[in-house]
Amino acid sequence: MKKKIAFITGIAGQDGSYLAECLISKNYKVYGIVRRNSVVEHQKNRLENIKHGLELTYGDLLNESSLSSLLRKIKPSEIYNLAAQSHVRISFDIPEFTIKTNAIGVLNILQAYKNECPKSKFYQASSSEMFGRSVDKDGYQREKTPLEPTSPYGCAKVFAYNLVKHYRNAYKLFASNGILFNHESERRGTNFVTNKVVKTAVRIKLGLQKNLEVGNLNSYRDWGHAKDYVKAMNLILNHKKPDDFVIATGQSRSVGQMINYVFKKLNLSKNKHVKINQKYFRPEELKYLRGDASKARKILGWKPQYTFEMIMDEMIDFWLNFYEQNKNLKDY
Ligand code: F7E
Repeated sequence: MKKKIAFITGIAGQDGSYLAECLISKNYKVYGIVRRNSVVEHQKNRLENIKHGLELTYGDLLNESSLSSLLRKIKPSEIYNLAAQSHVRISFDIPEFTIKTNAIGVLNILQAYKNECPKSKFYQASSSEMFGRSVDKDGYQREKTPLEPTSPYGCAKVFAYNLVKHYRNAYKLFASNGILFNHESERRGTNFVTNKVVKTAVRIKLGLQKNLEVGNLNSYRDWGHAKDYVKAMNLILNHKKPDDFVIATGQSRSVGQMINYVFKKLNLSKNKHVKINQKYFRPEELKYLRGDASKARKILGWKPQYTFEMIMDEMIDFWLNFYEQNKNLKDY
């Protein structure tokens, strides 16, 4: 059988690296683009386990001509657009860059896709941040919930989401959105709240740090595991028709409850070590997320394997192990 070829933007990130591993295990040939970074070692560290089946090249969503020539050359069967400025709070500091990358960047890759390989399938990393302040009466967000974003990041993602639907309808392309709720792992950047809390709590436990400084403890998130969520991306592109799917666990916890779990597990006092710092608050907060993934469960047969406790325990073990193995990296 002919090998499937995947093209992944954002391949060096948490999701991109797990997706590449998942596709290679299914015998895909995987191509990915990485943005140029002055510290070249940082670009590939999430990909270092992959020895075969992967080809990386420099590229950028803001450079349409290079995307076009890559797609012309690679002729992928599946395109996964995961590249983004993905930090919501930072999107308030750099709204223009966020909107260029997360909205215009998607227009660029859609144009390249339409012109160079319209028979391919296209996945767009849409986000629960698009729902903003909108919640259905039963307390869930789902595919039909109105979109009322509360951040430059969310606004850009809504633009891209609508554009994907428009390209699907206007040009009869196989273009789908995965509306993913928060998904975490040890590979999450440590400026996102779960990995920041776990890493800092482990450092406090080991006497390497005194306090954890955080922002809003009262916002609720529906946290799943990134490994489960990249499987959903692949299922979405292998469904018989293009469509949009919410991917979520259906369980929601506050940031405060998540911190309680981690601190209790490590036998630490939250009252003693957790400090609130205004710099981590957002000008407008998305207070409540809880996703209903019934459509994906029913149509794609997707369901998460990891529970909240399994995710947090895996991350705690990762950081305990990391400092055990790297005694010289106390300041890391
Ligand atoms: O914040 C609160 C913060 O930065 C979660 C991205 O992958 O998921 C992610 O976006 C919550 C927020 O993720 C701190 O105010 C409190 O309410 O981990 P986060 P996010 O903003 O939900 C969506 C689905 C995406 O698409 C995004 O790309 O935690 N919070 N204290 C804090 N958050 C951070 N980062 N740091 C704190 O100290």
